[in-house]
Amino acid sequence: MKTEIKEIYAREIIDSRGMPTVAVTTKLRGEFCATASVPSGASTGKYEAHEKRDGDKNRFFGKGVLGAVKNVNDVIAPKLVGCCFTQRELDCKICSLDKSENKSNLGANATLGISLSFAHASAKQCAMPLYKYIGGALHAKMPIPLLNIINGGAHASNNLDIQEFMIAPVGFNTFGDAIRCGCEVYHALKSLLVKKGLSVSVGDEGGFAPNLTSESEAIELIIEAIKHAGYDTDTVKIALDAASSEWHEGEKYVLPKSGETLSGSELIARWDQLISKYPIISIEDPLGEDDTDGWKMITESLGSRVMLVGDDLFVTNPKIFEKHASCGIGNAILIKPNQIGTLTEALDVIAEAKERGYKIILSHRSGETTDTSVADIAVGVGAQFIKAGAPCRGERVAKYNRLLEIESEIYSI
Ligand code: 2PG
Ligand code: MG
Repeated sequence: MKTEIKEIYAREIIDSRGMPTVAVTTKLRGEFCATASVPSGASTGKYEAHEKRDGDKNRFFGKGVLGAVKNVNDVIAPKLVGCCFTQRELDCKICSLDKSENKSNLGANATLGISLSFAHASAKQCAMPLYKYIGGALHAKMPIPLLNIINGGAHASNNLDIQEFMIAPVGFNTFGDAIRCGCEVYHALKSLLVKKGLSVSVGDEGGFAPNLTSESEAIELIIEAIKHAGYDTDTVKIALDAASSEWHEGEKYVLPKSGETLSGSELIARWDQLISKYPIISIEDPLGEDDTDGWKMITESLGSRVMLVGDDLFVTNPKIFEKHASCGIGNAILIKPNQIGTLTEALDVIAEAKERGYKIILSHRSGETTDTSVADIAVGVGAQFIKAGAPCRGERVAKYNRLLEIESEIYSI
């Protein structure tokens, strides 16, 4: 539906790490108004759209976003206000104003704020929740949550190289039961850590961040917690995000915390051992974003046994996804709207990935706000999974609580 924009304005706000980010408010004809705020990553992919930061060392260590805010208010808004757009037309117009391949002129943090706030306001105008506005008749599928209950890598100051150890409560009929299980396992894990005298301080995504002897110890603790909470590993599986682009140096993988150096095939052999031993259903970024040969090898050898999720590899970019997917790399895609900078482009890559039989995982970023757009997008597109961190910290639980709200709306529970 085409709709007229009356006003757009942006502000600098702070995210869950106390770093600045962009919030944009869009007002449509008829006073339909919505605000969206933009998240920010720590282990960012090299090919993500550009996140515009001021670089002024006197403010937020150079991380201010006043330039991106100015781009919204002074550069983009004057070109949009008073005009009528559909979502696709708006996003195309934003891309044409930017002119670059990766939003390097305006900043993806500026463009995504406009794109998402326009979507929210348009949904309001249609008297629909966002998931229904995006999904139409196909909106009624709830995703399985992937809860990151042990944090490592760039998200924690402990000694674990793998960034995320997640639980996937796969054996439940409702999202509500899956999230309840996730919370119970999280609490059981906390009790176990306390009993063992290990730290229960949390990392950026709300998972515990203890120092442990190995990744196997982290997985075994989680399995113990699953059992203590009264579940088994048929019902609750494990998912990992290695974020291994962070380790890739030349031809090798140098794990910064353990100090180990592995070749690509040694790393693949390590993943093989782990999935043979433990109930792991998914590994995200098992290899680096530039290691396409490695990705081909791992997809051939392990692709039938486990989800191989491209995050840094695909960066939610339709062109990059198309290039890799046509070589048969990976079998699941992580979707982070701020990696590409408009909702339309994110929906386009999802459509293409579905067409090719890839599993879809909507994702938060490690730097978040209470914005819940990814929850609505997950339901709208019928994603199989959503990862939004541990059931801890307001910006993480905001997404899960929004999904509980959507589920009660859809199924009247
Ligand atoms: C990831 C994300 C989210 P970041 O690697 O998948 O968990 O982390 O936002 O730091 O890129
Ligand atoms: Mg990742």
